Amino acid sequence: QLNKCNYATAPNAIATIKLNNKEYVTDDYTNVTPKILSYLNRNLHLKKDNPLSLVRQRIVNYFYSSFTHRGNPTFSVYENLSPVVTTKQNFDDLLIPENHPSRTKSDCYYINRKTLLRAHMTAHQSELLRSGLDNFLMIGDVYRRDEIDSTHFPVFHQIDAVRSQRKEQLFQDFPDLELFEPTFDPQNPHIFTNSIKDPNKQSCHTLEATKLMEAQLKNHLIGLVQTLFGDNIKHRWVEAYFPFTHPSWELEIFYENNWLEVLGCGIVRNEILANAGPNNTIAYAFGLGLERIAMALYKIPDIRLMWSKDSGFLSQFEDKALNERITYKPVSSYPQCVNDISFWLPPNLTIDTFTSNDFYDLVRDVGGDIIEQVKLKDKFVHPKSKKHSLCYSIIYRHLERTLKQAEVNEVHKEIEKAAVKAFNVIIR
Ligand code: FA5
Ligand code: MG
Repeated sequence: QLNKCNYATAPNAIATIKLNNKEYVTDDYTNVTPKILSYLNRNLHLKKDNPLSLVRQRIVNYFYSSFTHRGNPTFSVYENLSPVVTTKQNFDDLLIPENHPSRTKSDCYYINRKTLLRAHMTAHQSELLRSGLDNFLMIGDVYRRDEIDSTHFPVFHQIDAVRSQRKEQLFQDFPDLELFEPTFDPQNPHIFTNSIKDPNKQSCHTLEATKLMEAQLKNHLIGLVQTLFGDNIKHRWVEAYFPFTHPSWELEIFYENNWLEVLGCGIVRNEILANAGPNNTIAYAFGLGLERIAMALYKIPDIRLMWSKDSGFLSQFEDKALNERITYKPVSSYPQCVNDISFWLPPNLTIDTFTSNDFYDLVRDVGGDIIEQVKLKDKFVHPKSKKHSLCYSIIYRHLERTLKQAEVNEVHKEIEKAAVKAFNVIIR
């Protein structure tokens, strides 16, 4: 919450922003708006009926099943990290220079000079490395000031990952000796060197360690997009630059006649690993946008739909098997009306023997096309009378106009009457 009264009216008073029970003092950098703050804690990536959550689960499963150690997943998953971070986390720890354009007020949502809403999930990389982790996924909402159109929204979601390896793991098997320097000795391989200068690697790394990591990174990520989009998905690697990785790439897939950038990745700059902990390892990292993948997979035409609370949208993604093919069907833009119906069952029926589908058919018969959805809301057995009761929500929506509550109530009454007649129930 923005404490607006201080903020606007008393220049000398301390203006504060309260987020998740913590107060932040504002300053000349503050540019978050109440609207943007209202997106915090929505946790779309964890909502079981949101498409972003389906994509998240598929990606996490891919990593769990690709990397196990003695039957346990190698990756730990962090999906509840607070989006409020320091400039140290978001920039300094990642070697992003003081004057880098990504730090500007026009690109980020600042709470104050030292605190902002994270602009990428990579903001947590160093702290997790420092806590001793070597393989992990970070999933959450990120905030950027950007244009607003069908593919851009100021809040979106990313999955970031780090995979690090020690010498023994990395050189377990090396497929292609031709990639390596002629001086490479398979009996005595090294991750680190201080001799060979080459723009294709960090100067502290050997070419063979870099090439092996690159091959693993690319294989794992191609495997991921094949798992999501099918084995025939066309892809290409594009050279990229990030201050925190070298070398770096972006992966693009060819989807509906367009090249779509899905992620950035690279070999983690050794200064970051050296600062944060694990010595003697080499790591790769990547960061991928969930919205783009969900939009492509499920043919969702507008990024704003991800934020929809409309059950006509959400129900299309609820209770789906992870690999089920889902194609989004547009929802009418006219508002929904929700009316509940509760009834006592006759003595010959229980909450377990009553057939919901019979009721659904009746609702559709009576209500026709304005019935969008019927959901079982509650089951109840009275503790004394032992009578059984059910409650359903009926969601009404017209495809071409706004329904009036009064006309919905008319139809709802008809449904109640028909239910009494057909099932011998008593409306509560
Ligand atoms: C980054 O955010 C880097 N932190 C990624 C990274 C991590 C690189 C670790 C190397 C190592 P970038 O700004 O390109 O990079 O965003 C990464 C992905 O987020 C993009 O590929 C895209 O899928 C998604 N993305 C970026 N901007 C938007 C946006 N405005 N709307 C939706 N998705 C976006
Ligand atoms: Mg990019």
